[in-house]
Amino acid sequence: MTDSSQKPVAGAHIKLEGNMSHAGMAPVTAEATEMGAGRYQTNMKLTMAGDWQVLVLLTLPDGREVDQEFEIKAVQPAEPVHSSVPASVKVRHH
Ligand SMILES: [Cu+2]
Repeated sequence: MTDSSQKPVAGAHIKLEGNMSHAGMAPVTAEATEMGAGRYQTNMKLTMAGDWQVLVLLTLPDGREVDQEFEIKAVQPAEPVHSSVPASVKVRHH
């Protein structure tokens, strides 16, 4: 995660919520662990094949909250649990 001047943002708290577009499914949630300055990692179990929208909820070290959404398309039923999707999040200062 970087800020508007491309500096890594350390010390943020990150929660993720995965949803599918159809009704009747509970969202999947996860938290991310900081791996080093500005790098975060999480494992999310996507419990069904198909398209997912993942909402990333960030709490920055200064207390500001930011959210960002990205999509993971066409998750396959046979996909290994540990497949990883790199996501890069930029925090915009106002
Ligand atoms: Cu589903």
